[in-house]
Amino acid sequence: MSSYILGRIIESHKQQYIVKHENNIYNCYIKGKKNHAAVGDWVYINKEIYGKNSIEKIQERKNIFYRSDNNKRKYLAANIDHIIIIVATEPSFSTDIIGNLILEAMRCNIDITIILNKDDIKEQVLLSLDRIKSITPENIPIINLSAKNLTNKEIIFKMYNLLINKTNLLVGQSGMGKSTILNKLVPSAHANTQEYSKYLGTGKHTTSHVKLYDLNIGNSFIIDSPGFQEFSIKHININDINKGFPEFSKFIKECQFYNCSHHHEPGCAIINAVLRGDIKKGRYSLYKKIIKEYQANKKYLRL
Ligand SMILES: Nc1nc2c(ncn2[C@@H]2O[C@H](COP(=O)(O)OP(=O)(O)OP(=O)(O)O)[C@@H](O)[C@H]2O)c(=O)[nH]1
Ligand SMILES: [Zn+2]
Repeated sequence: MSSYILGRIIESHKQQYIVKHENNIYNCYIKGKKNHAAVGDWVYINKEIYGKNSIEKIQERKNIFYRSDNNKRKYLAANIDHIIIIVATEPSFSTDIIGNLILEAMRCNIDITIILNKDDIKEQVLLSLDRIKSITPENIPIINLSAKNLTNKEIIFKMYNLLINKTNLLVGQSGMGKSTILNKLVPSAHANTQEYSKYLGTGKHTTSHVKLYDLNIGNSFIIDSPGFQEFSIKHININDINKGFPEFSKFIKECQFYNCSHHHEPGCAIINAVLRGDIKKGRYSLYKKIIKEYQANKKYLRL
């Protein structure tokens, strides 16, 4: 005998998924393709009375945020409303990675906030803010704070409006302070990790996987993801690129040549806008880099 229930994936471990339905947790497996489901997905599970629970169907998603390192899709999370990109004054962060994260978030129609952590290292704050601003569209909020020096309540107060009634995805390069922020937002995060690991029978504490936490304020969730050193977006197509550079669109129409590449042509309205300061130099450099990568990856897109 079996029955179907609808739950949300809150954790994924290779072939195993933890699904939450009301206050119950189910350890599930999925048949077929690996990488098929992601944390944040709503799924129908077949609850076996004897034996394992299986994920039978994934509900249609609002979006799926992923990277494509080594030509393989690596799903991070699904059904995301808001992404919080954590950078820090120290160690140095990559503006290329921020650029790629922003583009992928915009492809998925996800709101974006950038947090500059460790602003207690005062001498690096202005330089770090300049580096972030050089690569971000004007409308993306940038908040600086010091996670280590704020209490749990102070961090929640500072981030309340960002987090409330949303599924938030927390991402960042290693060492930026993502875990410090998470532990202050969800003090039980560490305990839960151990609890679920025990449930899976691994018996060890690990933060190497994506995991969804209930913030217990309204309908608000936060998804933690492992720190990374690269974030490739080989799956991005030309429409995604245009969508990722909305400030270019009003100028593109003014280019002298209809097929202008905006690299060297005379009468290029994009280049002129950069020279006038109407488009940020950093954004234009990012655009050229991404177009170059896109040309090289076209072959991959056709696979
Ligand atoms: N000075 C300062 N250090 C901080 C702050 N927040 C975190 N750190 C330190 O930065 C280091 C990295 O913090 P983590 O929270 O482990 O960073 P992470 O982003 O989770 O790193 P990964 O686990 O590699 O993904 C630790 O030594 C923290 O104590 C801060 O506000 N100021
Ligand atoms: Zn042009």
